[in-house]
Amino acid sequence: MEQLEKKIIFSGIQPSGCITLGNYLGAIKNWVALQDDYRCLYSVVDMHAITVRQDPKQLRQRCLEFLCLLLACGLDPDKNLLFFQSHVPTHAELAWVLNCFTYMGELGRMTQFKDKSAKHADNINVGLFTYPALMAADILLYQADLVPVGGDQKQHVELTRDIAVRFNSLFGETFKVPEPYIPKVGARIMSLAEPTKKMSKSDDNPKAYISLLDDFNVIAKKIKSAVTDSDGRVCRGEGKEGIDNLLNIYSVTSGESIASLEARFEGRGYGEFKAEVAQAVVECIRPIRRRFDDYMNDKAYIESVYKKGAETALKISQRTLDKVHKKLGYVARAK
Ligand code: ATP
Ligand code: LTN
Repeated sequence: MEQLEKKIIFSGIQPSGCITLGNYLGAIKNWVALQDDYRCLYSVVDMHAITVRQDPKQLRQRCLEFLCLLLACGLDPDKNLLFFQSHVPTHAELAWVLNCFTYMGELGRMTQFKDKSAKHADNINVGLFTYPALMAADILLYQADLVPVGGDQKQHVELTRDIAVRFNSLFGETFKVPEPYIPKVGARIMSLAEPTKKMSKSDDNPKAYISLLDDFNVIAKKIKSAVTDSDGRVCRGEGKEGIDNLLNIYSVTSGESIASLEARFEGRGYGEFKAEVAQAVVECIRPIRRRFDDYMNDKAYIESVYKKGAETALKISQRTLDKVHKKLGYVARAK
């Protein structure tokens, strides 16, 4: 039987902070669900990470932890290409070109730039500003059809589309114009401390997020101290963002519907509810943790995964970069 060409998926995760339950439920879990039906590439985007100051030793350790966590969450390296962004030089090369086709005004409107420059007012560097051009390069190099991300990244994918359309209309069909792919459930796991804000791995308050690497008793404590309300009923409703978030977390980690949870907890207090949420979260994370420890102890295997990932990614992306260089009018390299 003729095999239909699989669509291409690209996404990236920044090795900043530690992977949270939000990253897992909002992004990685969906990536795992896509691996049989699409050709998927996922990169630990270490080049993006240095747009804010990083401690070199910590960054190196975190990059390895992130890769091991992606594997532990269920991404199969035989089905997905997994690599470190800095190992594939075409990303930096195409980013330069795209910088020349992106306007200052467009970059100045990016919410992430505004947020991060407010947070790091002492280090508003040029890389932080041009970050979306590098992200566009990541995506366009692989002619990706879909980019699975949480809602916060939609604006960057839209800018990527604008840049691709601009380049194509100047030089003829060069890039596939990608679509964002945003999950309906679990797309936004909220902060435990301020449930109107998204759970973020670089939050200064560690009580705001659950890390996949937190001790299990720490997870239980964080959920116990999660901000709720004084109403006392386990259900959704106005001003009940904290309970809403916990219901959402419980539902995605256990598979039980929110309606069924609401019915089961009628007349019971927040204490009992939170204890069960904690239990469900721990049971969801426990197998991931066991596999994570095994991968972290198998350096040779991990190296083979990221070596093969980078080699294949380079081969695919070089084709796009060569096409771009030719269209721009660069003299072809002598063979
Ligand atoms: P940072 O706080 O350092 O900006 P982050 O927690 O937002 O990091 P990213 O590396 O920017 O994480 O994102 C990785 C993926 O996880 C992206 O697809 C992003 O949309 C998704 N994601 C991040 N936070 C959440 C959340 N709270 N709920 C659902 N998805 C999320
Ligand atoms: N900007 C993204 C990370 C990222 C990305 C990408 C996501 C970098 N390059 C390419 C999708 C596709 C973030 O902050 N989550």
